[in-house]
Amino acid sequence: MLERLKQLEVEALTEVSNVPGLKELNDLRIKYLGKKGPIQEVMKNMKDMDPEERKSVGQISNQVKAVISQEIETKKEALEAEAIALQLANETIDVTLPGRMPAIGTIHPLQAILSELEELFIAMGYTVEEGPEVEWDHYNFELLNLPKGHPARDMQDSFYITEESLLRTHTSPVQARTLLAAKGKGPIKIICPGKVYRRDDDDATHSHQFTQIEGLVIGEDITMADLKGTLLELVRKMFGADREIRLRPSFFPFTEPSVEVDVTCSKCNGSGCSICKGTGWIEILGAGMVHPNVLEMSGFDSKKYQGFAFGIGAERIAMLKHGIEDIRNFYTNDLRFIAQFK
Ligand code: FA5
Repeated sequence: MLERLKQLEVEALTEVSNVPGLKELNDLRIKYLGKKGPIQEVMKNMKDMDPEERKSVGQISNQVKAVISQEIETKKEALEAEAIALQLANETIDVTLPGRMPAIGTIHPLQAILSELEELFIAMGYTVEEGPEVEWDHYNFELLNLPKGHPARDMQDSFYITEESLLRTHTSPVQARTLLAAKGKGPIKIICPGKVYRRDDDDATHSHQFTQIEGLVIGEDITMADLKGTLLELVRKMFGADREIRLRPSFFPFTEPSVEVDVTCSKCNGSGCSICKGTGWIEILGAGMVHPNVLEMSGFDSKKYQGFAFGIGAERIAMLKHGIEDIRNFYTNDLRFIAQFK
């Protein structure tokens, strides 16, 4: 019997030392130390033994149980420590890895140009005004010396909403609104950036919705030279001192004289390309001296007050500045295009 117990001890210790995991170790504990285990079996037979043998078998059985139990406990601690070490190794955080950068948006190139132009004019003493995009015919045309039926209305193909209201075709109605609000008293020095709408066919340089910046300066001593100086300052600040401009005589019913201002194309530098349609020039704004009729209709004494006005095409400025070939890029929301202007 004692032999059997010693043999069980050896077997159990061998199995415990080779056990691969905690589950298998628990199986071994049940196998050797459980109620139906071999040591318990030996102990059950002790009642048939003589007292001497019973005593020694009892003692040895308890010793063997204690040794196996101790060994299982030691192995369990070792396996648990191993499992924790493995888990820690797997969950290691490399604090030296660079973090994930959040995607940071960019200011739309058109908005950036508008902000730049606004700052430029604010620095020259202008204030910024706003006007409605759905406008009365009265402000968009009539107060600008364009009565109903005037042929020059055809210069700006319009989206009418009713007979009397439309999507404004230019930012010039803000001139009329500002003059009326001033109640015949100058000086005035404002700009008004905003969206305008025309039934133009979309192409590389035309869009049915685009952005203008209106300017209006009224005072008692304003001349065409002030207009020219202001436009030169604008073009030099925006495009650099090497860009050339040309003033072409033009016609707007609300200014007299009127000019259109072109800048040398930034893509071809004047030699002619697809952006400038081979001319070497891109038209960026219309301007002129405010027509006396416009001043009078809005309550200003045109003998006392004169002034100039201009309407800049903001997309054209952005295109020239960044060499953008197609105005439609501003409106198609292609992130690959927008992300270039960080
Ligand atoms: C006007 O809209 C006048 N109201 C400008 C003005 C204001 C003249 C004050 C005198 C005094 P024009 O239609 O030329 O003018 O437009 C002005 C600028 O807007 C043009 O020079 C051009 O840069 C831009 N523009 C005109 N049509 C379009 C279009 N379809 N798409 C993009 N830009 C355009």
